[in-house]
Amino acid sequence: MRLSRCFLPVLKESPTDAQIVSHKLMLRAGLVRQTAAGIYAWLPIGFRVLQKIEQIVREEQDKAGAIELLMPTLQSADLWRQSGRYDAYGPEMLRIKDRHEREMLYGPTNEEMITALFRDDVKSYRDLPRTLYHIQWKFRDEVRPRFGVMRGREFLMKDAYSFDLDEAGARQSYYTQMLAYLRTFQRMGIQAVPMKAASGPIGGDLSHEFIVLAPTGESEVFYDAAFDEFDWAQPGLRYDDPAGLEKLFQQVTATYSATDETHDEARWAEVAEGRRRTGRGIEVGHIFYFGKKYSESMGLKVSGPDGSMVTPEMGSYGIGVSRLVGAIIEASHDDNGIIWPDAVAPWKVGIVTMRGDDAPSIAAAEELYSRLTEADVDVLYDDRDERGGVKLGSMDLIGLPWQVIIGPRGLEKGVVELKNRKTGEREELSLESAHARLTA
Ligand code: 5CA
Repeated sequence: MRLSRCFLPVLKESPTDAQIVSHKLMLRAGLVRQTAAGIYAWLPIGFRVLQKIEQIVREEQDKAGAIELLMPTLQSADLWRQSGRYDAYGPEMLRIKDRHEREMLYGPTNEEMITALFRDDVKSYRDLPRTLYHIQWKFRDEVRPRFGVMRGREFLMKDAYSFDLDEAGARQSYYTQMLAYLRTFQRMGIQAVPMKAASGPIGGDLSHEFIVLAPTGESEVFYDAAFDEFDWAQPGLRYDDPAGLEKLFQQVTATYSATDETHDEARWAEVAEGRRRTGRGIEVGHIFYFGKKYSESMGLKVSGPDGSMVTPEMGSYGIGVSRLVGAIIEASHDDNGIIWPDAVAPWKVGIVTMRGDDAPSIAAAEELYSRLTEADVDVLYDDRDERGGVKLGSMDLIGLPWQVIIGPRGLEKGVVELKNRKTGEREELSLESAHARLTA
């Protein structure tokens, strides 16, 4: 991508209407623009990050055996009357009437819809277990939308729903999603600690939140330092190993972690003093087991192996896809701007010419740009007619993992500069070696 042809409005000044660093940086680096309270347009660079996050979530859900589908954003009120939640949900639900005066709503979540879809087409225990998911926009009319995409009114969520024949099966589905979550966040370059959660309006007794530690987080958190050494990827564990999954779950729940809502002073006192960690955190995921809450109220039944009718056990599993963009920035930035983890970076490398009027610099940049593009490396080329210092500032702000800086003095010696955004390390090397390093 050539910066001169992109839509990448970078702000020089720090916006005064943003309170937390990720929101400020998302506005300054041109990731999003607010179009109404708590509603955001995703500009090209923000949209690229959103799509990378979404793709990681999708791949890890698929590996865990969940099946993707897509449900609509608009739902009928009648559907929600079946579970009794239409009245219970309160003012957070955006209620709409169509031209025929039919009551509709913009979905804040999809338990009702998925239960109805399953109920209308699944008749036998042979079709269980199943975990279905979609990645779709939600709307919650939050009283105080704030911190940008972190607490928006419209936001992108991955929500998965599991259906099992009995509680033992439902627990396996829960453990499976727990492992998928650990791997998902690990791949994004962040650590999200699973913490015992209160289950809230969704109901159920088994529930964990996944929390990224950040000083600006909305909840207060308490955890055992053992999580700092935790093996998030669990490379040896397979999804078809029920005993292994259960063991992982036991390990996670035996290691203390809680938010202010579930904090237990008695158990906290049992954690060795030197291992007690406290702080604040951002909830990027939330998983629930809620048994027959929706299947019972909505009349979902399948015929069991012995011919009797069975009401399936369910769980739901959410990830805040758009919130993650903010959460990753909270966890990974410095005074100069964003530092994208490789896996979610909008581009892998940025090319900067220090002098926009120097023909050899432009020729070298053009050559590297086209060769990297041909090699399918995601590259952003700042070909604007701006001062070198301004371009370097923008590159740091945007936070791509690598920068190639090209200037007349270096070219005289036959070298360009390769800078690592995270460590700040700079290395002089030939254009050829820079190309080799970035395509390795
Ligand atoms: N149906 C369940 C699970 S599928 C559910 O809705 N869970 S939730 O309410 O916890 O939401 C799931 C995730 O969406 C949260 O963990 C959070 O990361 C994200 N989320 C919730 N509300 C917002 C919001 N207002 N803005 C941005 N992200 C949000």
